[in-house]
Amino acid sequence: MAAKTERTFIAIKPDGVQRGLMGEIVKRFEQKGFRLVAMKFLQASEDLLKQHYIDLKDRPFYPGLVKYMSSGPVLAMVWEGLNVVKTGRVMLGETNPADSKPGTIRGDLCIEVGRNIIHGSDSVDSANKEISLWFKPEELVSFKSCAHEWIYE
Ligand code: DAT
Ligand code: MG
Repeated sequence: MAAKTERTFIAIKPDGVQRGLMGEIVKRFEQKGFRLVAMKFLQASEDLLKQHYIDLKDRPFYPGLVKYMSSGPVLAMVWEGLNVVKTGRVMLGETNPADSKPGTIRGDLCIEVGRNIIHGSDSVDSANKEISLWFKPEELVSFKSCAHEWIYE
């Protein structure tokens, strides 16, 4: 049971929002069978984004990345389910859309690494860190999906 409550942090970046791709992306996670735990549409501050990408602070693209991420609103979400961190990354595709297979979000919907429309946690550890950075505990919603027994055996 515990593995089925694994959680990941997914965010639709400003380009995904501006391009009208929120519905398409949410649909993919919903139709897969993952459960939405939290969702927040916000203009993220530079401080929050610097913290979010702190591991990349020495990379040459870091300032541009923070600027791009703060250039418009983002849709921040928490999704839950069996192996959702790893499966979420598979659904996203590779960091560079050019290396992403058709059928993945980045493979289907974007072209350049600097405009790759979506973020997804890369490990359970970073998921937990990112969820607590973006959401207060009371913003995480617990409920039992009526589809649960039809998704898990
Ligand atoms: P991911 O978003 O797939 O987890 P990452 O954590 O390595 O990738 O990098 C975070 C974001 O930084 C990535 O989504 C886009 C940007 N980025 C990564 N590598 C880049 C590069 N070589 N040039 C420009 N932007 C880059
Ligand atoms: Mg990453």
